[in-house]
Amino acid sequence: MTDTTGRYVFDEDDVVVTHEKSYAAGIPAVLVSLRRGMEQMGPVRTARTLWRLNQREGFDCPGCAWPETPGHRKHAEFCENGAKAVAEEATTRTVGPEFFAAHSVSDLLGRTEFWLGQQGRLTHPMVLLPGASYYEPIGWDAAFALIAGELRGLASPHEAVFYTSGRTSNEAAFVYQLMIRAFGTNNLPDCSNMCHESSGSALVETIGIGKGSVSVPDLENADLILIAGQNPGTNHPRMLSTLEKAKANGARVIAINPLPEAGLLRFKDPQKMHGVLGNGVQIADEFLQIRLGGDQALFQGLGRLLLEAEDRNPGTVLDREFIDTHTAGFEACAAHLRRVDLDTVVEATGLTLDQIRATADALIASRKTIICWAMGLTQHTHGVATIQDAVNLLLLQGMIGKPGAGVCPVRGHSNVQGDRTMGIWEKMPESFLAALDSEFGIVSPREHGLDAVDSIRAMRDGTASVFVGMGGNFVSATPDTETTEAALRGCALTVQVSTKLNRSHLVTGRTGLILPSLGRTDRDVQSGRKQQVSVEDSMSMVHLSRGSLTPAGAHLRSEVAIVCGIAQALFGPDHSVPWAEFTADYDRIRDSIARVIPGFEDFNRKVRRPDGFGLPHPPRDERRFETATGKANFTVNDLSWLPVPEGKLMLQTMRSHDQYNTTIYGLDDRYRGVKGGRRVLFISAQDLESLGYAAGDRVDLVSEWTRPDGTVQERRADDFRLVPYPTPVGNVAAYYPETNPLVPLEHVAAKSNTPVSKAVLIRLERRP
Ligand SMILES: Nc1nc2c(c(=O)[nH]1)N[C@H]1C(S)=C(S)[C@@H](COP(=O)(O)OP(=O)(O)OC[C@H]3O[C@@H](n4cnc5c(=O)[nH]c(N)nc54)[C@H](O)[C@@H]3O)O[C@H]1N2
Ligand SMILES: Nc1nc2c(c(=O)[nH]1)N[C@H]1C(S)=C(S)[C@@H](COP(=O)(O)OP(=O)(O)OC[C@H]3O[C@@H](n4cnc5c(=O)[nH]c(N)nc54)[C@H](O)[C@@H]3O)O[C@H]1N2
Ligand SMILES: [Mo]
Repeated sequence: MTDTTGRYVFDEDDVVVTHEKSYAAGIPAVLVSLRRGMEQMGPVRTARTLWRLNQREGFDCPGCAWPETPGHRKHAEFCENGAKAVAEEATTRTVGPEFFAAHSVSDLLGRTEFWLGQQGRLTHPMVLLPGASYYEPIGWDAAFALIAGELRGLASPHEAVFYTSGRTSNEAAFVYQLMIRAFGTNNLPDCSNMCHESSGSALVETIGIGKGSVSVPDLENADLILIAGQNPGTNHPRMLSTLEKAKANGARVIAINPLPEAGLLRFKDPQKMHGVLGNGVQIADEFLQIRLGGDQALFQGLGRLLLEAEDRNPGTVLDREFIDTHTAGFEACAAHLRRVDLDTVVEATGLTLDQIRATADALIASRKTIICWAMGLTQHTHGVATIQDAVNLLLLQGMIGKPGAGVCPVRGHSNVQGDRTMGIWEKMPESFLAALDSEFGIVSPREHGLDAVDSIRAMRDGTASVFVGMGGNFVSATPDTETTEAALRGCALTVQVSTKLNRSHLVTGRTGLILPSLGRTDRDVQSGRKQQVSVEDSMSMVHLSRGSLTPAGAHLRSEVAIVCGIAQALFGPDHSVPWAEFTADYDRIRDSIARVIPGFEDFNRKVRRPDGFGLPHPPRDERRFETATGKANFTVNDLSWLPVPEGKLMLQTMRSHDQYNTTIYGLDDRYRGVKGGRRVLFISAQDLESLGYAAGDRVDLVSEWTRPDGTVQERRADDFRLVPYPTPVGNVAAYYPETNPLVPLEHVAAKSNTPVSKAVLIRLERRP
């Protein structure tokens, strides 16, 4: 199994596993980004796109939501994975009517997501008629009329659900939610429901706003940065440059993760010669290899240690003035934290008491602490509670609303935060709905709508029968693939507004529609004038994005034009919303946004500033907390963690270095040492041995979900290769979306209803 260099070479050499890497980026990253660009776009388009990525005059990177450093949007501020995201979108390969004539839907259903995505950009509106095996072309007007007819025929507007993925621009998101509310429903599930919903739920309750409170300069000037449940080397590579600067300024970084992710250990900045050639910078000073789901226990244990240190040396640890002036609930929280049992914390986290004490000491020594997190915290049953316990820690030391300190949920999709701000949410507050109504003379429904999980239930149960997806890949991104597919197949109509082919185009209602849209990199011309759109990054900065490439085909329309086209067909020519004017000039949309959403006053002027503008954030700006108590709230959260029963394993589903969510760029995961395959299960050497397997063995994964009535429901994902890896005993890892069939629809986080994708109880079955 192992050759002389220590590589695992599996017998059929479909998957090759070398040792995991101890550094991220560097020369390989530069080479990979250029190679992917050349393959997809050729040399000229590669140079043009990479040059304009994240430039003041360019387009916003469709990769992650990490912000640009203000004033430093320099040329070629791209990362390997940003470049891959661009190559994927700006590809010159196309999927048009001839492609669909040559491939039946059942033929395409037999292909992988990787194959589907590699076919190129969608170029024509296509329809799959009832009973048909092949998609055929349809005109835009006929497509809009079809959708409008189906929507008008519903017994209630609540029988339609309107999904949004997080790439949609502010302008498109705003007109989309406007159309949906004018139609009469708040059924606005979005990718955020599966992503940072737990962060939003936790932060709104504790600090009064569901967004992060720090900026890039805050990170650069922090004393201490905790990075929990996040793999920035792959998913937010530009964050590493910020962390490198923070380190140069003296910050200490503690990584909290079950896996020793390469980017957190060492980073070679491809923007700098010393980074490309040298040994790179060690990012994490400390690596806490925590067990899956152990973070809440860690945060509570740290809280107890802070309180005890304050008892020993009163006035040196807690920020009493902040606590007295700005918070509520301290006494109850402190009493709860004092009762935390440190033995339980050790067991839950898999860390030693020394490691936990050293982390408490680091917190005590720090005057400016930031906690960053992503999916490793949010996608757990106790995700909201975990984040609230992280907030408790920060509140104890007054770490919110001062430079260099705060909460930093690191967002995923490049405009997922902006979409929320624009009203993509199933439960927008009354103030927003009232402003929307008065701007447009409509009556928005007030009852809350369906989120992603509840939308699947509604389609499954037949109470929703029209699905519209504004981007994304609903079928593959959601849990419980079999249930979700059946739910969509039960619909009368499914509509996908998309740039690239994916599985959601193949699992359709009685009628299926594909509407091809422009992406971030494409030139968008309406009524003879070049249009620009805006986006909001993870740190509440709003700026313009202008595509410049020739679109993949003459039939593509912008998301704004598609939404306004559907709306005109749905509402007729005399509607109170000026849909035609909105399509013709996006400044008109921004003028309305300016009147509806606080912080966007004078939008059209402010957004044209070179670095855009920042949105207000009361806790960050003025230590003002718009919560029920008018203060920042300490919370008391029951402790949860994830013991693993004998013979079973706890599975986290995560991203490889070569994918963007359900879009697969390639079959390698360079930093984890995997080449040429994705059906692998990372498992500790100890579990491998105790369960009686060897490296490279083939297994089926069987998830075991205990229903409320005590019966056990099984779900399967077949044929994975076992890869020995430094993951905690009892904890294993595999890639999403291949493992989504294992995630039970009913297994969701308390309060946020986010699918629990980081804690799936499984057992292995040897393949015959
Ligand atoms: N290139 C690229 N960039 C992306 C994406 C992509 O797919 N590709 N996706 C985008 C999106 S939508 C998002 S939301 C973000 C996702 O960014 P991440 O959240 O970094 O993505 P995941 O791969 O889900 O990684 C989760 C990390 O959390 C760790 N983890 C898992 N469970 C636990 C736990 O219980 N405790 C702790 N402490 N750690 C845990 C895992 O080991 C892993 O390092 O990235 C965005 N950027
Ligand atoms: N098991 C498991 N499941 C998960 C996760 C996990 O960690 N584990 N992560 C969850 C998370 S964090 C998220 S955010 C979701 C992601 O869920 P989604 O956002 O639904 O999925 P994506 O794969 O990002 O969507 C890709 C598709 O979007 C379309 N697209 C790309 N750009 C554009 C554009 O500019 N306009 C339009 N109209 N379409 C475009 C393309 O057709 C492409 O095929 O998945 C969630 N699912
Ligand atoms: Mo996400």
